[in-house]
Amino acid sequence: MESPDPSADLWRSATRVLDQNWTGRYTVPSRTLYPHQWSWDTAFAAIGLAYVNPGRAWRDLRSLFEAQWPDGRVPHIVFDPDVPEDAYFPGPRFWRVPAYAGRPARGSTGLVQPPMHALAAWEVYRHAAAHGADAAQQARVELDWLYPRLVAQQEFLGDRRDAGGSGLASIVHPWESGLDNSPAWDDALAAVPADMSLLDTYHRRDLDVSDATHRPTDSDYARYLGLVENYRDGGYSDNDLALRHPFVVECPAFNTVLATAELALAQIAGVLGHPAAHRHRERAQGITAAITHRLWDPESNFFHARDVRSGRLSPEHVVSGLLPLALPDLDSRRVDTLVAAAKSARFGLPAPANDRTGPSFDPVRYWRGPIWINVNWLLRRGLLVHGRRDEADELRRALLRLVHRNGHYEYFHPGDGSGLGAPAFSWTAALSLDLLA
Ligand code: 9WN
Repeated sequence: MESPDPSADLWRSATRVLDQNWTGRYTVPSRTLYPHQWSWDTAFAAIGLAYVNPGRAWRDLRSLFEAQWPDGRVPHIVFDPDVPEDAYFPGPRFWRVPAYAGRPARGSTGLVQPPMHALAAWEVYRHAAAHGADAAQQARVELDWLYPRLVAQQEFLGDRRDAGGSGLASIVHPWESGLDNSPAWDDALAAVPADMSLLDTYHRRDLDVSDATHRPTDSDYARYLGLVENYRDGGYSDNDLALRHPFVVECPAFNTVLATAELALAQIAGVLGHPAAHRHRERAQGITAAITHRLWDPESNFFHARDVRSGRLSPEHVVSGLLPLALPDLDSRRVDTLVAAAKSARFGLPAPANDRTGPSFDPVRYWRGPIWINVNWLLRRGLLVHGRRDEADELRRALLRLVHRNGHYEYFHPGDGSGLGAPAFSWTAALSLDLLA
């Protein structure tokens, strides 16, 4: 039987999950599967912590940005030195990150993830005053500390990672997308050698703690490891990426987050009295134009990932192609088309990670079919940005129902809604708080 006040119930359980996953310095995505700090997870956690503990939201963001590299990249994982090497694979030793001046005590990877942090910082700031004058003052100080670091993160992605010369950031590894084994990468990955012998040397820790049918396959992992080795052995340099690296892809979701970050930076610059607000808005417009120009396929009427090396668009319809809906400057024809696609038999709201009608759809395998709360949260933002209040509210209620009935799981079965992956997952809990508020 459902509790008489499901909202209060959900609020309590979400807060509990965030408390349990707090290490004292940062929030882990999940105690079972991901024992370190992940980049975009930190941003989503902060969006929820804004309601219940803004001090912890700022601490979380600070912990991550203390590990920022001098070139501006914010690592996709910052390792906890107190966690044993074999608690997560690939652990710190695999990455061999070069020493640099001011390098933090915690090791990291050399990859990135979608830059959700400017939006998160803006959201935490926006809600700070509700926690009193001290919280409002702290928010201002934290924003001031973060702003130049957020700008450096955007500059790294916008300059060093513009491998296609198109005004878009490229990812050099599926892990950078956050949507690891999405079918969006299948075509580009087919050109990456899968050296299965790499797996003889290493142990896939993820398979000790989760169901192998839910996780990326061994041949995916062989390619993932080979890609890290190539990027790592080139010193994590981004020079001539398209010539030297076998996986260089422009993702519509990653670049939508990049544009959204510029818009959040425009707001932050306004509050801090920096003259750059206009420049941030111009950058967001430039990225929006490039996404539309480079990643829209007029044949399929959808956004697709582009393989910079081959120049080809991925033929797959996946949820990342819906996310440009979050761009305020997207033209109304494309907005209508995306909303219709989101509600069509391919997806349906809440949207699964992949086209339900396509051959690559797999209802339990990670980013190839299940429903994820964070991408649906972004979709809902897109609906709101374009004034689709009814659809946005319907989606909000459906997401809350899903989590309330099944728990704060990492992802959900797109058929029966059952919880999959890690239980007590931070971004599911954090975004539930935002959806409830
Ligand atoms: C690799 C932590 C991360 C998320 C990603 C998700 C998954 C890692 C993994 O977990 O990726 O980075 O081991 O599978 O795909 O989005 O940030 O929650």
